Amino acid sequence: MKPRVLVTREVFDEVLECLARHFDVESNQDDVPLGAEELARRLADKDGAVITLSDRIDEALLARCPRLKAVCNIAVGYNNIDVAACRARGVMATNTPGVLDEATADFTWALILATARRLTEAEAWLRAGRWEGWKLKQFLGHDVHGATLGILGMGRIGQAVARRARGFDMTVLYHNRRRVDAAIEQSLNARYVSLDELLARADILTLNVPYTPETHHLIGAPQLRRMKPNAILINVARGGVVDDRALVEALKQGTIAAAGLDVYENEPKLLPEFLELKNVVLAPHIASSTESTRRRMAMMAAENLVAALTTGKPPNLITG
Ligand code: 8YV
Repeated sequence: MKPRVLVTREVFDEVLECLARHFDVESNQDDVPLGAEELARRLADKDGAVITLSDRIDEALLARCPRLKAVCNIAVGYNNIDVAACRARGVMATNTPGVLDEATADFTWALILATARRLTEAEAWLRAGRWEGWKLKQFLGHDVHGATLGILGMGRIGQAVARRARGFDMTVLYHNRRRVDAAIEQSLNARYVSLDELLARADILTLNVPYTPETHHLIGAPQLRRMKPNAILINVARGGVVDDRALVEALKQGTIAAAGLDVYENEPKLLPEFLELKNVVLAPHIASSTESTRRRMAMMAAENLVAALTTGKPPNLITG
């Protein structure tokens, strides 16, 4: 009998075809997120699963799924998975590193430019029929070229963001748990500084760190107060890295100038105040969402599951 697997959300046809060559596949192509109860019920008799960030894999769930051997996330971030609980129960967990770096960096820049140049605010105003003619002081924004870019988290995605800064003649500063190799710093023309200095000097601060207990509310009220009043904050990392309530206050009070956000605490239920604020550009967690990138991410998760259940050695193991 073939191993049984669950695909928890809608995926591309080739992903299901790949899985069907090896497994009995049950899939949720209706794409309605499965609640904790439904997920546990459907995983109870499965050997493995392709999952997404909307599926929480924790001890309570694992206790109800005795056959489960592998959970393969369609995401590089894996804060939806309790890695220690998986390890303790011998469940392999995997992610999708590398394939989404460039798309996510592209989108970081989409947010930087849209936020600095007030693009979505201006478009909403124009669509509302309010444009009566050109004015010298209309929608004055912030220069991106020549500005100081601060990158918090200089992993693969942070580095891809830094590479794109060259064309904008920016000063690039970064902070990371560990300083990156001198050769990488040199090629990116990026200088390592303390978090305090990064906050104080960045005109544009982008967050590219994973969400862990250490990065929870890494940017809260005290950090926002250290930033410049003309600064722009960009978050394509995870909700929870930023204290959203503190950010709303900072945007209201002018503690910082603006923010461009792709991720939120408790998404998709973002704080209603964000919707009222003009100085924030809001996206629905789409930084990696290009056709080719999402196909590669989903296929990578499927390949991880095939390897996990056939060889026990998936390439992108995070529970090793
Ligand atoms: C995914 C992401 O789209 O990879 C990540 O960590 O945040 C996004 O690229 C999302 O997590 C889907 O599960």
